[in-house]
Amino acid sequence: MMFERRATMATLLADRPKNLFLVPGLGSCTWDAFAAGDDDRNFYLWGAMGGAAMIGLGLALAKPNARVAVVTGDGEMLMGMGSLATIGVQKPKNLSIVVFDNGLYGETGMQESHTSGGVDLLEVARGCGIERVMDIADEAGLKELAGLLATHEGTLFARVRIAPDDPPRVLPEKDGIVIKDRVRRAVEIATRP
Ligand SMILES: Cc1ncc(C[n+]2csc(CCOP(=O)(O)OP(=O)(O)O)c2C)c(N)n1
Ligand SMILES: [Mg+2]
Repeated sequence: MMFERRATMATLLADRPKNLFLVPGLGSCTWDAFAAGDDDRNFYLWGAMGGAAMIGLGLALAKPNARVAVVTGDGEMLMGMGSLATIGVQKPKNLSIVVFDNGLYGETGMQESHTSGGVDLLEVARGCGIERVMDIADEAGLKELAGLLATHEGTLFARVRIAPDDPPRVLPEKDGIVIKDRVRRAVEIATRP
């Protein structure tokens, strides 16, 4: 099954617990996150392609009382594929990586990515030692994933096949310092003992 990206992001965030932080990959996933509702706990990326999973790992390790979900594109994940190896070795208890896999570099004009050419990110994640690896097949699976973002103890990697559409762009705050300060304050509030 192919999922519609905006509805998928909304489902993942529907029952978001107070301590769930989101790192959306640059471009489409950042716009999806903003479209689902602006939130101080979103660390919107406007660049740093390939860095989303590592930023998520850093936050997860620094703040063990926070839960961290990275939601990013296949192109972004391919660029930072080595991060999965580091996550598999570090094994934080509180980190999930979700890839919105449309097989395309959507933002830049729908060029095919290597997931269209046979690269299977689930096998990569398994090979890297990510503890729970999920291929989301239907709405029930997506709801299960949403719950796991809040509760799963350990590392999780999920692939969601996304339909190749390009919904109207809705753009969040662009000032990196504002975004950083905002999320930092939210982390301090959410992880107070
Ligand atoms: C280092 C670097 N290279 C290239 C780009 C241009 N760029 C921005 S988004 C993007 C494609 C992202 O594709 P994907 O992560 O699959 O997201 P989608 O839009 O398909 O959901 C590219 C190539 C960039 N921002 N940074
Ligand atoms: Mg893509």
